[in-house]
Amino acid sequence: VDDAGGTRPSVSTVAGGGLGGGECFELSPSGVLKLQKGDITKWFVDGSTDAIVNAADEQMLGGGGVDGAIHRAAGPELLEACSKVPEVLPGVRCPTGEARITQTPCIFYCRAFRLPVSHVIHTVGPIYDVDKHPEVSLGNAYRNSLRLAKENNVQYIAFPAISCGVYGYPYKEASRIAVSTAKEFSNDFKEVHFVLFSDDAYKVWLDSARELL
Ligand code: AR6
Repeated sequence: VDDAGGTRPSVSTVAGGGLGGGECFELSPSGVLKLQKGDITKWFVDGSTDAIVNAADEQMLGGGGVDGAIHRAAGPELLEACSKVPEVLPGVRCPTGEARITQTPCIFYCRAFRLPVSHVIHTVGPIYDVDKHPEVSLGNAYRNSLRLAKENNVQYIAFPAISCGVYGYPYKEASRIAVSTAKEFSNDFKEVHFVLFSDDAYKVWLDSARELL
């Protein structure tokens, strides 16, 4: 347990430290896309500006799935930071397809809350059966997260399978959008990671990356 009350491991020399294994694909001479299986709350890159992306809802005050896992791991300070993000409409801090960033003051290793990363980016993917153009909204969720990360000098970023849980997006279609949107940012990050929670999701993402990269 570190000074911030978190469980940051002391040594990592590989991006995606905290998670084992994975497969890498070249995005550009300087950029890599990596797929890993596991829990995104354990993901970090030692000594770098890094971010994990949260699949939130528009209210941005926590929920189930990966959102719940990130809030539990981050501690109550994350909820406090989220509640300070201004509402753009009553009850809406982050409209579907947009992204917002949270971080804490740089006190302990510049880590965000009790997580081992420096930033948490929150985005809202589409509800597959409700959104009129889910492919556009999902592309925007990835794109706006990557834009915001770039603006904040993030060099390593990790995504979960946005919208693929309770929002019901099929893995195959979602993975193709995720990989091709990451490709639009080939030169902007050292590494873009996808951290997939299930064997199924990991396999489908792997197929899409092999096909598209
Ligand atoms: N690490 C990585 N991936 C995870 C983790 C984890 N710890 N936990 C779950 N997943 P979901 P959505 C995977 O439902 O579909 C929330 O309540 C999970 O297996 O978390 O975008 C929000 O507040 C799935 O593949 O997000 C919203 O209301 C993927 O993460 C709503 O759910 C996304 O599943 C958002 O729904």
